[in-house]
Parts: sequence; structure tokens; C-alpha cells
Amino acid sequence: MGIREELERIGKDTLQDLGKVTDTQTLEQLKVRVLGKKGSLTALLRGMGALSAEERPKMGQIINEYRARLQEALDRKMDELSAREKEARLEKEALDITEPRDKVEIGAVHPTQAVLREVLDCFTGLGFEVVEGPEVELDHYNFELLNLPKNHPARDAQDTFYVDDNIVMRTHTSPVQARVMLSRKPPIRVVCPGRVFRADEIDATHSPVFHQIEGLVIDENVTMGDLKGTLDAFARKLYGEDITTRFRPSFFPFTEPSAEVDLTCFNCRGKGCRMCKGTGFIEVLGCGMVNPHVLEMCGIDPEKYSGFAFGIGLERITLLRYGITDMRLLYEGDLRFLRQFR
Ligand code: 2NL
Repeated sequence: MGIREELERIGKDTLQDLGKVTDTQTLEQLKVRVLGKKGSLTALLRGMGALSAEERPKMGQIINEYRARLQEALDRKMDELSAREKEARLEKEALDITEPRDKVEIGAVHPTQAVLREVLDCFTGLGFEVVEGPEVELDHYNFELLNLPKNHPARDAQDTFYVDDNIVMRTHTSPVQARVMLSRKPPIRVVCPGRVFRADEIDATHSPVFHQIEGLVIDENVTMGDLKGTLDAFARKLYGEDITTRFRPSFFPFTEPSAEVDLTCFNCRGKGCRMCKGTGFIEVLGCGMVNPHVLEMCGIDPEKYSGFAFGIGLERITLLRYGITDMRLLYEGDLRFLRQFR
């Protein structure tokens, strides 16, 4: 077979193979088979030695042109195939961000904390500052400064968790306010939320750990009218404009005079129902004018300043708010209960 026929056969075979190639790897092999060092076209060029001197340059030119055309066809195919392969790879590696993922369980704010947030929002809106303090407290701050001297029944180990002779788990958040009075000058307007501890047995209305929010205002000429106005605003903000307060005389060692405060029953709006036992009122908090002796012990001149204080049991108003009848539900972490607040 002459060189020309051979050349034509190689060209035809190569173009035919090229039409069938679908991936870059096979194409690379084809290229080596034709144009490589041991390729068919290369062999043809080497075979030119057998030609005569005048035929050789002419044939060389023809073969080289052929070679260039095949090279170009192979390169074009290579571009096309590698572009297609890249496309396929990107498609395969792409993330489908619309694909739904495994279900994530979303929690809920605990009802006690939800009510705490509402109460704090109300008082910060009235200009109060939120202050926190230690849960493990010196006897001095928890009892002594609050007019609960040695041998006072509230100090009994029956009621209080003692860490040692001088250290207790705080039984109210009042020591936080005592610390505020000792470290600042009036005017003072603070609310102090937090966990408190009492040696109680657990039942539907008692827990050894519960939450309190206490408030304290001290300035010149603070009166019981200011106390009532503040608590009225609190009641209306939390339960609605038609809610009023009712003050009943009471006793606390740290306030004088003292009162217990009832709110219009937010279940029946005052008509009388099971929740308020037909009275139309529900007891919600204790308060009073800060006992002058307490002011004095906390470094505030009772001749110049006066103040009021109040204490709210957070669990109690949470139970009332949601119509829950057993306080244990607030502590047990039962998801069947908690999920209802999502
Ligand atoms: C209640 C009663 C009350 C206070 C807490 C207080 C704090 C200082 C001075 C005076 Cl530093 N008083 N706190 C006053 C009256 C009542 O709590 O039944 N709480 C659930």
C-alpha cells in the first residue's frame, strides 16, 4: 500500500474513532495511537526514508498538513469532552439547598421564664434596673440586715438550708437589695429576680427551690401611694386594664406598714369563680414601706429617705396565669407538659 493510501486510511479511521469517543481518557489513548511517538502517523513519517529525494519534501508536507488537521480535530474534541465532563462533575457535586434536612426539635421558653420576662419588661419599662446576687449568702445579709435577728423563727434549720453556721442558701432575694443599699446612694429603683431556697417538703404548692422577684425603691418622700401606683401599673400591664389591686394589712419584719396584695381574678375578671373561690380576688404578692431599722442597718438615713419594697412568688403567678394546678409540673421537665408552651 502506498503512503497516500496509508495516510488516507489513518485519517479515515481516526475520524471514525473520534466520532465514537465519549470521554477524555479514551480520546487521550486515541491521540497517542495516532500522533504519539509510536503512533501510526509518526510511523508513516519515519517510513519516508524509502522515498526518492524529490518525492520526500512533497510527501513530508502532505503528511504534516494531515497531521495538523488531525491534531486540530483531536484538540477540538478534547475541549468539547472536557467541558462536558466538568459540567457533569459540577452537577454531581452541587448541594441542593432546598433538600429538607433531618428534623430539628425546637424547644420552648419554660413557662416560669416566660412570666419572668413579662414581669421584668414591665418593671424595666417603669425605670427599674435588674440586679442579681449570690444564691449562697451570708447569714448577715439574708437575715440580720432584714430585721430577722438571731433566734427569729424564720432562721430555724427546719426552714432554712444552712451551709455552715454563718452561710445559708438564701431564703429570699432581699439580700441582693440589702447589698444594693449598702453599695449605692438613693435614688434606688431595682428589681431582683432569682432562685431562693427553703427546707420545704415537695407538694402541689411547695418546692425547696423556687423563684422570687423582689423590688425596692428608695428616695426622698417615697410614700405608700407610690407603692400602690407602681403595683397597679404592674397588674394592668400583665393582666389587662380592667384589673385592680386590693391591699390587706399584713406583717413582715422588714417592712412597716406591710400589706398583702390581691388582684382582680384574671380568670373571671372579678365575678367570682372556682379559681378565686368566689371572692373575685387572687393573692399575688407581699409588700410594704421599708422598715426604718432596715434602712439604718443598710446605711441609709431613715430621717431623709423612705422606700417601699415588694416580693412576688414567680411560680405562683405562673400557675395562675396558665391555669396549672400542680407546681411540680414546673420543675419536673416532663416534655409532654413543656411542649404545650411551644
Ligand atoms: C412575699 C413578701 C416581701 C419584701 C419582700 C424587702 C426587701 C428589703 C427591704 C424590705 Cl431589702 N423589704 N422585701 C418586702 C415585703 C414583702 O415579700 O410574700 N413574697 C413572696
